[in-house]
Amino acid sequence: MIKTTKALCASFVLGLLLTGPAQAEDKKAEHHHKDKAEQHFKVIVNAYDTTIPELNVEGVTVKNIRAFNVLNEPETLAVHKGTKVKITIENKSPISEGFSIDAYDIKEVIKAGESKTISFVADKAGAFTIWCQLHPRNIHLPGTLNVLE
Ligand SMILES: [Cu+2]
Repeated sequence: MIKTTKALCASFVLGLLLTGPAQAEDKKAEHHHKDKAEQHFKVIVNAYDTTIPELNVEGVTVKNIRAFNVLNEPETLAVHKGTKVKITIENKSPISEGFSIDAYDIKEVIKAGESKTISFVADKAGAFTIWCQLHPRNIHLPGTLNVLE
């Protein structure tokens, strides 16, 4: 679990590095893909009972608390730039969960037991963290949206 999280963090940092210079589009190469490609994913947000060794919330540190961890499954979604992406998010956590992808201005809230479908065109290349904006980041394993050139 810890190794996975580190790998995801590394890809997030890489994503940040890539977003700056990756703005210039190769319009000729991408053009014929843009209207056709469409991909539909299903992401399940699930909660697992776990022990968190240390949690810092607004400056207060709490140790060894029982809590739950929240995971996006699958953790990684990969598409080519220009793809129309449709994501159905199913929340199996016992509480409302957030679903955010900052670079695409996505910030959704899905109530416990409910589903929501979002769609957007993946027009920015890079690795983007999928995270929950409602809860402290360290009780979640983030997901990643990889948009390949
Ligand atoms: Cu959450």
